[in-house]
Parts: sequence; C-alpha cells; structure tokens
Amino acid sequence: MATEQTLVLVKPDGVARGLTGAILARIEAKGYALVDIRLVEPERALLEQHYAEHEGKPFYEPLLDFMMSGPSVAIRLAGNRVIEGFRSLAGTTDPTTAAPGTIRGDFGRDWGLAVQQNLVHGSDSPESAARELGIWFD
Ligand code: YYY
Ligand code: MG
Repeated sequence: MATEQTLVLVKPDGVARGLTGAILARIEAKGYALVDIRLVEPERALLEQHYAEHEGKPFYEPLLDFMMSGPSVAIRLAGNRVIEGFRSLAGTTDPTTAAPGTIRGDFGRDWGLAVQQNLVHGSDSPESAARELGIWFD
C-alpha cells in the first residue's frame, strides 16, 4: 500500500492560542512525517473551495469568517493510514464532547460562538485529501 498523505490545518484558534507547537508535538510523537508546512492567511475563495460540502449550512458563513480571522498552519502530512490516524488524534468535531486525550478534547471547548472552534482540520478520505492538498499547497 502506498504511503498516504493528508491535509492538516492548525486553525486560527490554535495558532492564536499558541497551541501550534503542542499540536505538532502530538503529530510527531505519533510518528507521522511532515512533508511540507506553511503559514497561510486564506482568502474567501480558497475557503469556499475547501468547505464546498458545507455551503448553505447554518454554520457556513461563521465558519468562513472564523477561518479568515487569522493565519492557519497548513501541513502536508504523510504515513500509512495517516488520514484516519490524524482524525483519531484530532477527536470528534464538537470539542465539548471530543474524548480527553485527543487534540479537540484536551484543548477545545464551547466558547458560545456560532461556529465550533475546534483547533484542527484533517481530511476525511483519500479523495478529500487529494482535493484539499491541491487547494492549500499546489
Ligand atoms: O471534519 P470535521 O472538521 O470534524 O467536521 P465537518 O463536519 O467537516 O465540519 C467542518 C467544520 O465546520 C467543523 O470543524 C466545525 C464547523 N462545524 C460547526 O461549527 N458546527 C457544526 N454543527 C458542524 C461543523
Ligand atoms: Mg470535515
């Protein structure tokens, strides 16, 4: 099986709270390889592409505003089964109930906002990973 790649983002809340290093430490401790990493301040058009599947949902506009509120760290991450492996490290979407031990569960909470600020993004399938890596890196 060919080594997989995924797109990981440390979202603006993670960068602003100074958690980039702690999040990268977990990724490195797990053994995945950093292939490329950059700080990105995305334009709306990039985010519309990235979050196309969520257009029209109630949290869509707050989500785009949040993602434009500051820089994110974009990471091209590699390893066998890294897509599901990073999603497991990240925890479930809602940080209030994400399992302790996960990034979202340990560092995230409900801030009473219209969008779940949950620190990280990870691609959810090989197709998503290829699409999203093209958007953020190519
Ligand atoms: O893949 P993941 O990030 O765990 O969740 P998605 O269902 O793809 O949603 C993308 C993004 O949207 C999520 O990370 C936070 C936000 N969001 C939200 O604010 N409220 C929801 N009910 C669902 C998602
Ligand atoms: Mg998703």
